[in-house]
Amino acid sequence: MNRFRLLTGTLLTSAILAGCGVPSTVSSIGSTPSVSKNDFRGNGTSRREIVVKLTPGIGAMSLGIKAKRVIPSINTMVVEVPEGKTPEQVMAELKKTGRVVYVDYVNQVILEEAAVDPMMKDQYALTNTKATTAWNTTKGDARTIIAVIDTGADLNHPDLKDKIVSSYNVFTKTSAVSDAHGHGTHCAGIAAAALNGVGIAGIAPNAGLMPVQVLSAGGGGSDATIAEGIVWAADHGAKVMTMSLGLYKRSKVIEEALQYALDKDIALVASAGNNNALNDPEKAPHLPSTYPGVIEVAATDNQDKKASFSNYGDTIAVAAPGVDILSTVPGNYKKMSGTSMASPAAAGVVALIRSRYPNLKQAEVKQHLQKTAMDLGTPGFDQYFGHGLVDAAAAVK
Ligand SMILES: [Ca+2]
Repeated sequence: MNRFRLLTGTLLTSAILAGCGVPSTVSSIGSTPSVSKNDFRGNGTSRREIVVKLTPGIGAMSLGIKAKRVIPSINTMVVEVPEGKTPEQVMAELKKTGRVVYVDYVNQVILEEAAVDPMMKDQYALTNTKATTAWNTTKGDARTIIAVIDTGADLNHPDLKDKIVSSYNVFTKTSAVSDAHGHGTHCAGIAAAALNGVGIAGIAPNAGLMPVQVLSAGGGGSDATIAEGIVWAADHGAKVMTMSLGLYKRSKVIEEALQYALDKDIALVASAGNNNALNDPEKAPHLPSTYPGVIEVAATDNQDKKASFSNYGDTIAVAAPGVDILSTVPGNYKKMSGTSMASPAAAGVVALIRSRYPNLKQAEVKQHLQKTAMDLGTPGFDQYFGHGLVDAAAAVK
């Protein structure tokens, strides 16, 4: 702050920069304004510039600042934030001089056109789940982190790379995750691929992603590796988990891990399985999906009919699209089918709910998802669709 005092009155050219008597157009002085994404911080404020309105008669240079752009008619200027300082520091220093009418952030403005990624026309799931309508209310937020408990993910995929908040590989116990299989990358894209003008869009395109690699390149793993991944995600900020995998028997270690995550208020979503078989928590268990508290997801097709392969039963919570689903795979895109695709779609809707209603606890989130679902099949709950097809628009209304 002393710096400003030291410079007081040393330069006289400042009057013109403060807007006294210059033409009433925008004058551009020197460097370019904040335009690119890198110019702005996560909260939308410029890291490089602030807006300053000086007290009439006070010159910019007298405060040790240099205007780079001036709007003379409103006596306002844009000032570069010096290297090594934050906008907050510069604004605080200027306020302290008592010679400014106001100081403020330069904020990012975006065009309000409806963003459409080129492959969205092939994503019937976005239409059938009314995700695109829900986006008028929320696209999710980066703090709502979806853990994808799977084969890993392509962390450099153009539709995923900016979405990944953390990752973990239970085999190496490091953040180095890859996806030689493709399944995990596909699930991650369904839940939260970016709405970025490229490729596809996920159901919750602004939600954060946390790929957790619990299965090997061949898709192999165990209840112990899965449990380890669930616990890691629960301990590292996941708000939602999607688990497109299954074990047709009880497992102490998975059940303990699931309960641990539920107790940490994480909404758990899991695929019902692809055997067109009856799931029953006692007689025909399927973990994680039939564990109490987990949102078990059955699969539908583009006509909202039951997918031929989808398991069913009294534990089905909801249905979501799972036939011919276009999503990301390492370095590319392709269609895949399975309740594996339905679980991340439902998880995307859960992430939208948790972004919109952050105070709901995981059990309330499950209830809300079920209550807002579109009834299918026989009226009311049934074993094939549960409470119905997930409805993102109704869920965030
Ligand atoms: Ca995209």
